[in-house]
Amino acid sequence: MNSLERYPKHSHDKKIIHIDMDSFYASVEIAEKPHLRNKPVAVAGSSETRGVVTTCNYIARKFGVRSAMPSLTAKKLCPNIIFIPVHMEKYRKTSKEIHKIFKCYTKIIEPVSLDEAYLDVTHSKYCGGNPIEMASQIRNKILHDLKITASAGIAPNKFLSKIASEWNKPNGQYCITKSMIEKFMFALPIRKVIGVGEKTEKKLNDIDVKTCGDLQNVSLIDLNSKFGKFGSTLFDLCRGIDTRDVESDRDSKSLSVEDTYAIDLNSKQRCITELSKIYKKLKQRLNEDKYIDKKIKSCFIKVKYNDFKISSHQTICVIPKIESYLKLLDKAIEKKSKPIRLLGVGVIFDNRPQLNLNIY
Ligand code: TTP
Ligand code: MG
Repeated sequence: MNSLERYPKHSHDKKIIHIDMDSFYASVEIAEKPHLRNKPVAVAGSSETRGVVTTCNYIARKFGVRSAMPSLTAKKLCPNIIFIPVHMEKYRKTSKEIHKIFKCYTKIIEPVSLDEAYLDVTHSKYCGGNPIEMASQIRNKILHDLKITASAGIAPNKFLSKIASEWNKPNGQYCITKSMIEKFMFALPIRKVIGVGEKTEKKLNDIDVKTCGDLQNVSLIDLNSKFGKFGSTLFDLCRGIDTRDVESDRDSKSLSVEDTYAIDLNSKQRCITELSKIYKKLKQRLNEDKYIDKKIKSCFIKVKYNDFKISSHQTICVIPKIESYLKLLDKAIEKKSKPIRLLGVGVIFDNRPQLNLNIY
């Protein structure tokens, strides 16, 4: 049986567009200050606090400047670089405007971050149903209205659309059609596969697997024994198979709010203060129309320590109370007493259809 026949229709018959803005924070800043357009620009925390580059434009990237790099290193690599402080509110506002444009084409939009989203346009009638044309219009409209560029990937599933949006970045788009998948996957380096980081790549290199084509020769049994549950995912992804749906807010599985701190949280009291603030934000979001009717089944916290290691803790709950989050915070602090750079709080929804007992 041909690998694609294992998943009739579902994995390969959608029209998905993945949009990712180019050098997002930097582009938003430059749109406001056009005289910076041809100069190397980075958006960074100030050096008295963290002094880390969040992102930089493509001119600065030519000098080797990258996200998460200390500003001092960026300055050494690119002495003429212009640093702009982070203005989160501005980026949130721009993101909302971008989503207004998306909504003209489909209701099925899954935001991934402020600058990235999946759109399912399978049933959209715009542009004669042509997703390449839709992506092109969306990018043109973003450029026209907001003076920033976006890249897009068009493909029959989420995984491939995400790879495609990186293909012609910045300010470009790429389409992977159903008939291209087999050849495209064959040559694709395994590092491009979602979930394959340094460790998995090394494990695969050790068994001479460098491309998805090589990976297709490894049996499902071998992958499962080497990678556990992730083995089956790898088996599918290296063949370009991804059955995940684009989940709009309404059918999202979870909702969370998080904050990255300019100065690491290094006392329990500071953690409690910050936790209370993001808890308030979470409650506000839960009151939005799209979430108000959703049933909650558990709550969780996410902690990123100053060594960038992430841990999360979860507990069953129907009503997310601050007390539950404080207990989870205790657990996190008990487990590891390192300074914290990011805190997040969230809920997991119970999306099972509700029984209608009112039968008369
Ligand atoms: P990305 O989409 O990863 O990066 P980008 O939009 O700046 O550049 P491109 O997509 O063209 O490669 O992230 C979106 C924004 O998220 C980015 O503009 C700034 C922020 N960000 C951080 O704050 N820290 C990080 O380490 C990264 C990677 C991004
Ligand atoms: Mg981006």
